[in-house]
Amino acid sequence: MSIKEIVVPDIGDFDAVEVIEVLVAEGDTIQAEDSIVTVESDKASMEIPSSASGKILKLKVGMGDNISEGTVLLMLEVDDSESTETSSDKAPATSATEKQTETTKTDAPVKQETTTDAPATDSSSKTSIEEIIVPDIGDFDEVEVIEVLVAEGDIIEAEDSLITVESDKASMEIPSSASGKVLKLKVKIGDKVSEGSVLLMMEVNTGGIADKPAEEPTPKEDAVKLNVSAPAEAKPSKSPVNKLSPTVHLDEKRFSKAYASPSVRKFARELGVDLGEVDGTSRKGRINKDDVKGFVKKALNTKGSGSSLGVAPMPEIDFSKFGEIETQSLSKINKLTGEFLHRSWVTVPHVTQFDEADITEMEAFRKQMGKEMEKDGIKITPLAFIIRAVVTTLKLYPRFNSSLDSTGENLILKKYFNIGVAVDTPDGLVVPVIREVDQKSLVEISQEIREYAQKARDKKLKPSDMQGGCFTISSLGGIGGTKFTPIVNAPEVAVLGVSKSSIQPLWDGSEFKPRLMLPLSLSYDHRVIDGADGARFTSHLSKMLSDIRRMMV
Ligand code: CAO
Repeated sequence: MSIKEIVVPDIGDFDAVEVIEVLVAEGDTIQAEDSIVTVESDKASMEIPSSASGKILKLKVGMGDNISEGTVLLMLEVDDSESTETSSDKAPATSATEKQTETTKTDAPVKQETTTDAPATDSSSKTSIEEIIVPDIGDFDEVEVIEVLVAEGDIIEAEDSLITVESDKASMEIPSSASGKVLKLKVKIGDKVSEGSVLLMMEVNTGGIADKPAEEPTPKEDAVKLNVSAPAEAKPSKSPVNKLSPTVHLDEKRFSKAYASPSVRKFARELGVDLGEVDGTSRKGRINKDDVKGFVKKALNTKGSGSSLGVAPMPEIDFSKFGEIETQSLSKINKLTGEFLHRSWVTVPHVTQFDEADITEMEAFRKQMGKEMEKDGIKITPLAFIIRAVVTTLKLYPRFNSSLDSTGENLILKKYFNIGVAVDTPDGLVVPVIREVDQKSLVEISQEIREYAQKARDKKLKPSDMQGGCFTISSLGGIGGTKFTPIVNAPEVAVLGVSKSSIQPLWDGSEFKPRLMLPLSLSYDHRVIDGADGARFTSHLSKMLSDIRRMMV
């Protein structure tokens, strides 16, 4: 036995790169070429393999450390009498085809099979050497190789993935166009490839014996991932219920053993997803980005209180022990609204911007109009003016009239202006939508508010009356309050809260004047809207309401 320092080998351009994962623990027995850590530069991530087999005595690096070529990763107890070739207890079995074709040793210990119990090669077998190139990959051009999924000596089949490339928009795996043995790799992590780039040289069987290996070939992912011995199909189905825990620490050991590429691991870490809980749907149960996204979506849709956030559930308390109680079941609307608001609250990063509008003149005009229209049974409340002012402001700041698509990577800007209005009913909160508000007069908007509010309280709203909204207004002005923080009505990205107007002293530069001030609270999705735009939006809105002539411009 001897003790050996395992250092970072030559890793090309990677220098002082951050350790984002430690894939082994003290006490683990590892094989040469097993991955020890994953590092990440600003361009790519890669796993650093061990140069020897043995038992880990001491880890010398941790998450967040910066390492370069030569940095000591760990102290390894090495059995000098045992060669790398024979010490593998983790290596998947080598296929019969590999046994019959393997003549030279490769760097990868899992391929170093020297026994010759395989059937003899058919003498009529013919092979040719072919270049495997990048096929038509659409818009991907000069994209970076972030993973190499095969190693020299591997036997692969047509359509097996060879490399993963990543552009600024997406990543994709490039498949092989033929079956055969990888003789020489022509790309490495960090290289840029386009359609036609040569990926590898392959020995292709052109006749005689079948192309296909007699057994399932050893998984090629050994080149990028250490543990492939337990494919996902062998694992019991995993449920995301109670498992998504962005705030709870991950089970590092289980995470490290999950069968996924570095980029998927990084993605999962960003979302706080424990890969050990995710079922992989790629070849041999490999976990891809979509699997991680699907896991998150399922977890978010999971009913129940805090459980899906990884926080402790509410304890069950017998309140009757402390005094008289009455139990009332929540209405259907209460329950639906509750689920919906809860989802928005936990998935949308909210910011609320407060502002005020001087509506002294607007109110004088409204009251004057009110008197004139009273005889026709028409009533105009401040809300109609606010809706008009909001639409004018939305036109100037179109990001507020948008939604993120389901991937969260694209913004859908709406060219129509449908405004939802929160209505308080005895059964709970509902949000009917007033359509094409930009094409309606103040009187028409006022009439629709009243009709919808009545329908809502009479339980006569149809589902279609509550669909298609772009932006929601929650007006508590008729009730009271100085300010509140409304919850964004996702997938909309902003909601305006309106509180009760009141007379306030306003300094006009020479004296205080009594002015009617309207409190405004704008909550928005900070993924889509920056704080500066939030403030610009409410300032402009305030200006519109303070001088309603501006709405005509
Ligand atoms: N400041 C001062 N007074 C206001 C006001 C404001 N911001 N907004 C309305 N008012 C006045 C109205 O002018 C009216 O007074 P008059 O009868 O003297 O003219 C009175 O308050 C009642 O108005 P209203 O509430 O009936 O009408 P509206 O158009 O303002 O609102 C509706 C309609 C349906 C939005 C409202 O009735 C309602 O349901 N609001 C509650 C919304 C809610 O629950 N939001 C919370 C969601 S988050 O949990």
